[in-house]
Amino acid sequence: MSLSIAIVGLPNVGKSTLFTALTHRGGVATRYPFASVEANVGVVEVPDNRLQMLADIVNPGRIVPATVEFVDIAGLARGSSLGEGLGNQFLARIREADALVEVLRYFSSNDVVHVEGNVNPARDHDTLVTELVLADLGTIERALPRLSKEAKRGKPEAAKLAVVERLMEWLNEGQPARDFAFGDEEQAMVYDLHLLTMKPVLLVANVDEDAAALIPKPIMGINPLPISAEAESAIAQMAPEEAEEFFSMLGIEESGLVRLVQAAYQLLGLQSFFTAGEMEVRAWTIPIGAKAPQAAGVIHSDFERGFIKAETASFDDYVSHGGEAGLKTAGKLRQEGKEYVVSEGDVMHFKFNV
Ligand SMILES: Nc1nc2c(ncn2[C@@H]2O[C@H](COP(=O)(O)OP(=O)(O)OP(=O)(O)O)[C@@H](O)[C@H]2O)c(=O)[nH]1
Ligand SMILES: [Mg+2]
Repeated sequence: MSLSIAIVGLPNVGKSTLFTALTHRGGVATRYPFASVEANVGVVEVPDNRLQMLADIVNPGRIVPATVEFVDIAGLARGSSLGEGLGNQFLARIREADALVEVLRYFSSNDVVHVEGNVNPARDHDTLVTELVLADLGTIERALPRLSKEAKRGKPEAAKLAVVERLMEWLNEGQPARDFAFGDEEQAMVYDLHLLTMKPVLLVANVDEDAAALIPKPIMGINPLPISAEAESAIAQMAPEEAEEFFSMLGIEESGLVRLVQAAYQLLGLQSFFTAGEMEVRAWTIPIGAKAPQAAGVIHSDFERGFIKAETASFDDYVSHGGEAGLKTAGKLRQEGKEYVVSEGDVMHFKFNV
């Protein structure tokens, strides 16, 4: 399962341009708002140099990187939550995502229409949050009659209603659900409402090309990730060497894709581990803090059910000892059990029995 990220923002801020740059697919980018009338979906391999280093050691049949799915959502304008613009039909697509990338217009072109008249990312962020909060309030209002009825049944149901009512007050102040001070277990109680403002959000500043290396003005104390969508989409068409040259000219070290995925992993508390065998060298995504059986379960549920142990080496050890045989000779291949907490970059081989 890929991590799924929905790209949201006001109309015409460069979402489709960014999407195209990330996914290398020709989409529609136009000068006028509401160019995208259908949500676009693209699955991207997560670039990771370590995969090739492992492959050089084991000569596998194939290399399988982790993947991230990006969904390009049409612009949400003021009033979208009420069905104005094209907003409403896209709220469902946002609901399915693990996280949101919120694109804010920082670039200054006179050729590109700004729906609110001028460039002001803080105001735009506010508009977007308001629309998503209003959509969530709509969701809660529709659920309230059912929740009230269920609340008469028992204590857990009554507790759920109480949390939802407090959350409603919070949303009514224009605050996103993710910032609500949930008590223990309260967050789980509202999970099935699938509120849009519960989702983790990564702010992306779509900056002018010559500002790609500058730090954009923070929004509510958060530093957005600066990306020039236009420059990135030009880079996406280039040969690797040419692209590298262009990057250094702009003063950036990594492609927007790499920086975005790294930021998303950090935001969501995710990390990678590897399997390296004759058949394939592969990257897998797990939450930070996951234990060995949970990591095994990402590969196959049988691996988790029948977990015995995990032969484990750090990535650096694996590479410096030239793979499994070298690790064994050096006594660096660890036998880890059920309680082992996986580290970023671990190379693992699971032993199981079902
Ligand atoms: N100068 C400049 N123009 C940009 C940049 N990013 C996007 N644009 C232009 O802005 C216009 C709108 O870009 P899109 O990517 O279609 O915007 P969008 O957010 O997907 O718009 P909707 O889907 O209509 O909400 C296009 O003409 C792009 O070429 C940028 O970084 N700099
Ligand atoms: Mg678009």
